[in-house]
Amino acid sequence: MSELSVRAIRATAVEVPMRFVLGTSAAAVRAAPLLLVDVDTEEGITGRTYLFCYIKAAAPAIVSLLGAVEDAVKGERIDPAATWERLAKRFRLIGVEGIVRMAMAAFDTACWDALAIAANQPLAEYLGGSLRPIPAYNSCGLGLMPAAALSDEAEQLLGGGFGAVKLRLGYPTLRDDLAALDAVRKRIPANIEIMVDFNQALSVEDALERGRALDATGITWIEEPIRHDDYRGCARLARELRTPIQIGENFSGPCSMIEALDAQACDYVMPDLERIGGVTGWRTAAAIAAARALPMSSHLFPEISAHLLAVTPTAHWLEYVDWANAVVEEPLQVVDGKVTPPARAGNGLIWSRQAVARYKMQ
Ligand code: SMN
Ligand code: MG
Repeated sequence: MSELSVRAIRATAVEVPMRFVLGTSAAAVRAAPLLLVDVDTEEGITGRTYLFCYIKAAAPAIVSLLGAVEDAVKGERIDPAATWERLAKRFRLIGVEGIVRMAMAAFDTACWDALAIAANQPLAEYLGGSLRPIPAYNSCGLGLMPAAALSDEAEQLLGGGFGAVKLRLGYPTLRDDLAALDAVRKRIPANIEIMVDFNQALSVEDALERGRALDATGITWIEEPIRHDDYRGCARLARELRTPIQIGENFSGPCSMIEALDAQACDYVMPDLERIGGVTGWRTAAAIAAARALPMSSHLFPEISAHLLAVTPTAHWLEYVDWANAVVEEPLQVVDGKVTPPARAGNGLIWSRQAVARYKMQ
C-alpha cells in the first residue's frame, strides 16, 4: 500500500436533474441530491466518490459528519480497513448507522480511490481483479405511472443494448401491478429480463399473494417486497415463492447481511456501497456471498460498483443509473448492455467543474 496521508476532506452538494422520474411505492424522486466527496492527501493525490443523499436535507448533515471524520483522521496514513475500525469506535455512542455510516463509507471509498491512483491502477486491478464487462440492467425510471407511459419508457430504456430493466411495483392492487408489468412486457423483446422492486410496500400476506401471481410471469427477481428488516417474513417469501427474493440495499454493514443470510431471508443480495461500508464493507460482503455461493448485485453507484463487481466472485447484475453523468467528465459507457470498469487510474470519477457549479445545491 502506498504511503498517503489525509490532508482534508471536501464535500460539495449538488442536485442533478433526472431524465426519468423515479416513482417508488414510498416517494417519487425527481432530482438526485448527490454529495461529491474529495479526500486530499499530503502527497497531492485526491481520491473521490459521491453519496446519494435520498433527500436534500441529508446533504448538510452528512457534510457536518464528514467534518467529524476529518477531525479524526487529519494527518493520518491512509489504511482504510484499520481506519474503519477506529472510526467505528469513535462513533459507537451515536451508532454507526444511517448518515454516520454514509459519511464513513464516503471517506473509505475516496481513500481506496486515492490508493489506486497512487498505484496508477484502475480500482478493479488494484483490488486484484481485471477490467471485465459486467452485465447491467437499466434502473433509470420505470417508476409507478399510467400503463401507456410505462410502455413508452420501457422502450426508451433499452438504448445502450440493455438486456434487463427494473420496474417499480406496489400499486394499490395486484391487478394494477400485473397490468403495469404487462404494459412493459408487451412493448419489449421477450428475451429482455425484468426485475421488480416493491420498496417494502407490502405485508407478508399481500406479498405472498402478489408473489404467487408474479411467479407465473417469468420475472428475474422480486426486490424488497416487505419491510427490509423483517428477515423471518422475507424467509417465508423466499421459501414459498419460486421467483428469487432480492434484498440488500438496506443492509447496514456486512453484519446485517450475515443476519439476513442466517435467516435465509433471500435468494440474492444487492448491497449498497454507502450502506454496506464503502469499498472495505463491500469486500467483506463479497467474501460472505462467495462463501455461500450467493449471487451478488450492486445498488446505485454504477461507476464504483463496476470495479467492485469485477472483484466479486459471485457477481450478478450491476444496477445502472445515469444520475452522476450530469457532473462527471467521462460518464460510464454501456456497451451491449454491459459496463466495463474504465481503464483510468482509480475509480474513474472526475468532476466537471462547470457542471458542479451549475448544479450546486443552494
Ligand atoms: C431505489 C433506489 C434509489 C432511490 C429510490 C429507490 C430502488 C432501487 O430501491 O433499488 O433502485
Ligand atoms: Mg430497490
